[in-house]
Amino acid sequence: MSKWWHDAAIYQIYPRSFQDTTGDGVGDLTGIRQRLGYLRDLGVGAVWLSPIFQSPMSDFGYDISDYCAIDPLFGRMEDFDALLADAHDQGFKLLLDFVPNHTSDQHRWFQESRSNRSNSKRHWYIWREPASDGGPPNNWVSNFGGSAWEFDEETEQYYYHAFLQEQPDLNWRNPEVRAAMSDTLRFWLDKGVDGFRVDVIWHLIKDEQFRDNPPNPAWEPGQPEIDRFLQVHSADQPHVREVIAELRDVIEEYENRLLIGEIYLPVDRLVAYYGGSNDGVHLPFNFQLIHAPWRAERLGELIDEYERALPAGGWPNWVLSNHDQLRIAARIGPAQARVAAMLLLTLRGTPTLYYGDELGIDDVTIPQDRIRDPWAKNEPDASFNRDRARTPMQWTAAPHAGFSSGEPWLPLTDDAAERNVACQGDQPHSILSLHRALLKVRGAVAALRTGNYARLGVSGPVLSYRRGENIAIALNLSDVAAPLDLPQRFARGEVLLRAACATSGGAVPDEIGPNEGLIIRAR
Ligand code: TEU
Repeated sequence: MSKWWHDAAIYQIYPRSFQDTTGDGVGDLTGIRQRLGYLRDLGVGAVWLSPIFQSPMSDFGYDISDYCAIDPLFGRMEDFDALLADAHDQGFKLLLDFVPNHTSDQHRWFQESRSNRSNSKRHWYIWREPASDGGPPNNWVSNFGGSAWEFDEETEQYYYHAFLQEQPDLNWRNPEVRAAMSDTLRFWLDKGVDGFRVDVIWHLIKDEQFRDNPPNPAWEPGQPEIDRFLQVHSADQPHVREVIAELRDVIEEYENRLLIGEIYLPVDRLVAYYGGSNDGVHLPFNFQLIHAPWRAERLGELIDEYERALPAGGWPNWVLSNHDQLRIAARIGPAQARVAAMLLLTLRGTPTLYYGDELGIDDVTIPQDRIRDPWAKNEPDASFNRDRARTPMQWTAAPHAGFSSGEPWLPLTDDAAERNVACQGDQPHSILSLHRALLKVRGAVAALRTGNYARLGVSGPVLSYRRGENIAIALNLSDVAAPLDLPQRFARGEVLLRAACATSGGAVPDEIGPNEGLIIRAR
């Protein structure tokens, strides 16, 4: 049965950085609402908002203190309702970011839980006795560095936090927690939201005995501390899938809603999250290409491996970047970013685009005194800070690129005067025009959305594959021209779109240019 996400492309908005309407340098819901027209012209079908809920913002909204309230920084509930209504009127689906693994330490549940050992909410979180030497209960490391255990002087126990100490983990083995969280989902589903991206869903259940994680033999100093140990016991426990099936049941109480899981795991373990009988998440986010070496042969292998691993009825999806990763242009260069866009929008499955990548926004150097990412603050020696990929959207050549009338919370790119929607929208060959054209072709050609996938070949730097019977895609992942060797009916076919200049029409060449990508219709 066909679902809306089989056709739609998802667009991720980091609300702090999309459009500010109040002049405080931070984006808001009214700003997003004003930009729906832009998203319609772009051609995406669904919008996913990173967290907009009440939060002390220690991790910029991934630390929630009230799941059913909008943070005043982003607006009021009326603003959300208006955004949702407008989005639906204009034919979009709207997805929210659900962060169930942990709350803020300011959430009243945690305030109660930490108040004393016999509080009724004590077991809503994960409290453990100190080890015999008084130290933390085990060797688990926080994703943001340091021990994952924080000692509470008041009640003389440790609580567990997989991320910041301001983000205590909920105890998902407790049925009361599961019931409360199901109710928060229903609160938003009743309003009409079309689904959720669920934060770190593979973390929800931890080893019941809290055994030490084994050391990672491949870890070297300078790499994030979290990678010193293999996360064997702290995440990806078999029981998590029963918990996810319960979330799925809530989703199924409503029609046409989508459940996405954020899961950083190798492909064999990733696909288990579809659930034994498709009772897991609809889309376990597929990040396999984010850290892949950008070479035709390797990408081809990864794509095939993923296609082969999918369970019957499991719908594929692809992600090339998000608010936790280096920008695409920073990873593979501006010319290949165009090829990457063609790849993302022509593979089989739901694509998720990250705001700003359609402009080719590159890495932004953040001066030391402007770093905001709490992970980077915790681990200053780590080479990456996530702020670099969270800089404001660039709309016009006006001051602050039309993002805000005030000083933006993070700096813009150096080339913001040209790299913006207004400029690129007028240029037929820009990377923005390419994205619009790609989404248009995707909308017009059913094979690109629902046709099957088959590899045609890898030859040198060129990766080629087929969608349905009559569409072929050839991508040159290098900056030198290469021979194009396609089956006859494609070689004699017609070019529907070129990545390097966003033009269409004409015969299929014998050679594919540097940094070029072609969508071809067989004759
Ligand atoms: O990220 C989870 C997460 O595991 C990432 O930090 C991951 O470790 C890394 O990016 C892999 O390259 C989610 C959110 O996306 C992130 O913004 C939050 O900080 C985090 O959860 C805590 O809620």
